[in-house]
Amino acid sequence: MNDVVGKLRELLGSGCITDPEVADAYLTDWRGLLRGRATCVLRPNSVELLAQCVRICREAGVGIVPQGGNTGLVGGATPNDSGFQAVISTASMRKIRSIDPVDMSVVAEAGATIADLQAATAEAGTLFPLSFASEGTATLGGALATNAGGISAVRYGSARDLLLGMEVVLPDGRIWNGLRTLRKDNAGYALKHLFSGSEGTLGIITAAAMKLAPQPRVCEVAFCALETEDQVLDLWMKLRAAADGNVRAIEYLSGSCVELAKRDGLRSPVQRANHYVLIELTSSRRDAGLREMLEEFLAGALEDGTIVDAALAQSGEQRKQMWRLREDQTEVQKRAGRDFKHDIAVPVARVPDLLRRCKAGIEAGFADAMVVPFGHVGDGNIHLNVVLPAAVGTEWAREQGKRIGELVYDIAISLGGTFSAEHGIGRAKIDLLEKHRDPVEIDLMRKIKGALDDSGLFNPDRVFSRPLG
Ligand code: FAD
Ligand code: 2HG
Ligand code: ZN
Repeated sequence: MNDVVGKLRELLGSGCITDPEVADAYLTDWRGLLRGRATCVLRPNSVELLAQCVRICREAGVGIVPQGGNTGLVGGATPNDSGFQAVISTASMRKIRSIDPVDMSVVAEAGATIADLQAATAEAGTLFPLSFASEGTATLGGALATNAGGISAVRYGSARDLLLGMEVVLPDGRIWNGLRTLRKDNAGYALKHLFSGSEGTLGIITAAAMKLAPQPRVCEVAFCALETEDQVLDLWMKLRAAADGNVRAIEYLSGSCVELAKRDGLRSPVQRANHYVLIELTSSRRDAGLREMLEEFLAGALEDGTIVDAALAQSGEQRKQMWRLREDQTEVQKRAGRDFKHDIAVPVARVPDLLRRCKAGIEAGFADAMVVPFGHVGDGNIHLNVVLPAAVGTEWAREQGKRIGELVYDIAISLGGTFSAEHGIGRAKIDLLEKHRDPVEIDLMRKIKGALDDSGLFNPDRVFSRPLG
């Protein structure tokens, strides 16, 4: 092991980290649930150096854990505790190589953060459409590796939908340069789509070309209060018909989520209700009449009883306050107790059933559980989260959490949904993949994994449980 670390240190100098204090940040997941050990943490600053790191690790049989911003929520970027895995971080590869406002594309290195990309493309008069609460730290490579969704996927799609081209270091140490920005390119298999959503199991994404969109010039945000689950769906159907292409976000929050946020000092702009929906409309046309459109829409929704109250933001500050109620949920729930996450999706029409059945099932079976669902209702993607009191014992909480998970996932599947909508499988959902996905589908995935990573060194204990063979 000393030999391999020696080679890597010779290659990267201070970019090969072995000091436990410095390495620490790379060895724990964002939620603080997993803690691993690593042979070393590597921070190469070019694709060639990264490829050499892969070759050295491969020769020595050291596992490789790709890591971007380490904000993933399923444990995919944390090494296991064997000490035989090296973390390869893209933190020193964050250059934005080009922004082309004619082609409407951006080419950037994998370690560029989503916020860096948003800022740089905005300066060029365009929009990098991906957006989510961890965007200040999450990276382009991580977003592609997890096929991240977020709040504007309802309009622009998830990371994969924005992907034009990719550069990848393969498990055998070769570099594949597929960094094309073409809108149409049917020359053989669309290999880039294999790596998107592969969670670091097939190679390391080192750069990508992504689509841009026209920059919005006007933005309106409203916060609505509703009484029933059916009204949440009804509101989305009506909004889609009324505002169609202008909806940038439609986000759901249960009454319990807003109560939790209030306990943390945030204020709700509307009367207390069972459910809330945040709406954001944007347009690149200043004369799009969004405010009138939204005012008229909300007045109609109040009159026909779809909503019971609404507030339309009057300033940038008010927009921010409304968004904080939604964007702070992950942090608010983390502080509230032992939080159990269920990132699920169902066909949009089934969202009311999902909310009702999960709440009823959990409240009937788990006396101390607080059901705090929120999420991207326009995509049918609800974070059906549950918080248990912080004071309960770890073992008991784990057991309760497991049973709650079974209940939630079974309901989602019975409604035609999925147990992983946008966060991936990582280490947290391996058993669910095996339980719920067709064996033929899993067999195909394992064959692809075997074909690209024959030595099984890339993120070995993620997505699949058993080693290949
Ligand atoms: P990491 O956490 O470092 O890695 C995630 C996975 O990708 C790991 O399996 C890792 O091995 C792999 N990986 C990382 N970089 C590469 C690379 N260059 N090549 C190959 N594999 C790589 N997710 C959403 O989809 N929507 C949301 O709305 C959302 N909101 C969030 C809000 C908060 C507060 C937090 C903490 C997380 C949220 N997430 C969300 C989850 C997370 O931020 C995203 O999955 C994000 O895309 C991960 O990026 P990262 O750079 O942090 O990746
Ligand atoms: C979000 O939508 C993220 O904010 C995080 O996907 C979800 O905290 C969660 O469970
Ligand atoms: Zn989400």
